[in-house]
Amino acid sequence: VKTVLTFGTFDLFHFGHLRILQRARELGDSLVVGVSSDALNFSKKGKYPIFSEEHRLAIVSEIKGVDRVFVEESLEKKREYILSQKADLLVMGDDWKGKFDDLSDVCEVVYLERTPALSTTEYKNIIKNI
Ligand code: C2G
Repeated sequence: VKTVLTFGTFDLFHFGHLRILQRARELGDSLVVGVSSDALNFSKKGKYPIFSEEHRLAIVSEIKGVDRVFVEESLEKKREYILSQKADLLVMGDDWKGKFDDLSDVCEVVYLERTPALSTTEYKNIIKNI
């Protein structure tokens, strides 16, 4: 059984999020998703996601093909998570290209192309201007 692991905030869950989860799942037999905590987002961006960690986890866990979710507490804990989740493959969006190549000693690392022209930030701007 090949276990795929991916990470993300998945705030205002949209089509780009769905597509990366679908494509990640196709690369293995089981998909585990680390959903960034509210605190991690605050420390990274100085603001909290619109949807709470609890709601984001609940949404991602119900997406077809997602077998398991957990809270990602720190960007620096990827190696730990790969080992504890027994992941064979780490999938990241290509905005992180090259950033996690040092983990290839514990699992395969693949970067998938982001779906063009879709972003939570852009949707927030559209909503702001309605
Ligand atoms: N994504 C995508 N296409 C888009 C938008 C997002 O493929 N148009 C992907 C991202 O590349 C990422 C996932 O959807 O793999 C979740 O996106 P974000 O919530 O923006 O994730 P991010 O905040 O970058 O993750 O360890 C990483 C952290 O969890 C942060």
